[in-house]
Amino acid sequence: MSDEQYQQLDFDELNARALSKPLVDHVYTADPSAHVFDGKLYIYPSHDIEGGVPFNDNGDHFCMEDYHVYSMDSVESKAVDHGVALHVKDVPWAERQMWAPDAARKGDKYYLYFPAKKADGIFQIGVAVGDSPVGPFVAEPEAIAGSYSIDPAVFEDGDGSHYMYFGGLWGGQLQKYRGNQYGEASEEPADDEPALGPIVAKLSEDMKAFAEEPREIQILDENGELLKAGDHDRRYFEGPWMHKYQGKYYFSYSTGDTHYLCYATGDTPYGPFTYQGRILNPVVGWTTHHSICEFEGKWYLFYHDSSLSKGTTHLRCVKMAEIQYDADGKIVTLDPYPG
Ligand code: FUB
Repeated sequence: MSDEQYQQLDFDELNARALSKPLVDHVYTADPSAHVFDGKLYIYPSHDIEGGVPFNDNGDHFCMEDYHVYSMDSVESKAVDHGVALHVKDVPWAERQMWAPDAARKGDKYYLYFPAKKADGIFQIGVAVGDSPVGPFVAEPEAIAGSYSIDPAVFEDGDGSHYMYFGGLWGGQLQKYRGNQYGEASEEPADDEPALGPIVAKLSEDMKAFAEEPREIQILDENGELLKAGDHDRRYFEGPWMHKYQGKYYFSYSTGDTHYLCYATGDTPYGPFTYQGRILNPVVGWTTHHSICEFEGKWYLFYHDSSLSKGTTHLRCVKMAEIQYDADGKIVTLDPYPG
């Protein structure tokens, strides 16, 4: 649906049956990456603003400039806004479009990972370091060497290693890369060819660099074949996330133009991952982006929709809902507006 069609919806009726209310309603927020540090829940979202840029498939209307971090003492408590944690003007290499971030902790330091466009219009991923989970964060002078595209998600495995998952199609520029090299002429593969996969790289001990060449992740269908580029209901588009449940690696993501949050499971942080199903059906607004986090013994999905702005795609609000796994470890699909 277009923004105009979303705006025709009866939002009182929709909000009445929504799975969740917005966690933040004094500003627009999106792309929530949630983590628990020392028993407290922290949310690292994008901070949506109205920049007056018309909608296009390149996502130029997502013209965010800074990040705020939010914390919650319990699932019932209000999300506390800790103010500006990092602004694009304080990132030497970045010019614009501070898109979906993530955070990690190692030792007594906190690391904020974020994509932004450089002056040449190419996305890279940077890191900023702080002493507190809510910042402020000080950006490294350069983007992470060898990084590209958008949507970093950093996963800490049980052995203390950290892995960054990243990549997004269309405005996220992933289709321009093959073998980690940018090619102006590169585009998405034909429908009957294997889809482009998300990218993963282990992080260095200091959390500020890749410890290895980034590699493409394989997402397989039920027959062990790579998902095809034309399989828009299942192929990777953007918004990666990794969590571990009962010893299995759950790689989840957005299908972009079909608006599903899906997941695939595997036995290592590198995959391959086998497609399993949907986590969340489409929300109001074009984008869907999430994280999954265990808090106080329950598992939660953090996601967004555009209900707070009554259907404006680039003015979103973060939400959360409990997820359930069945006896086989399958995630039960959620409907954002049941009934
Ligand atoms: O928020 C800007 C972009 O929209 C994110 O990077 C994508 O994942 C989508 O949510």
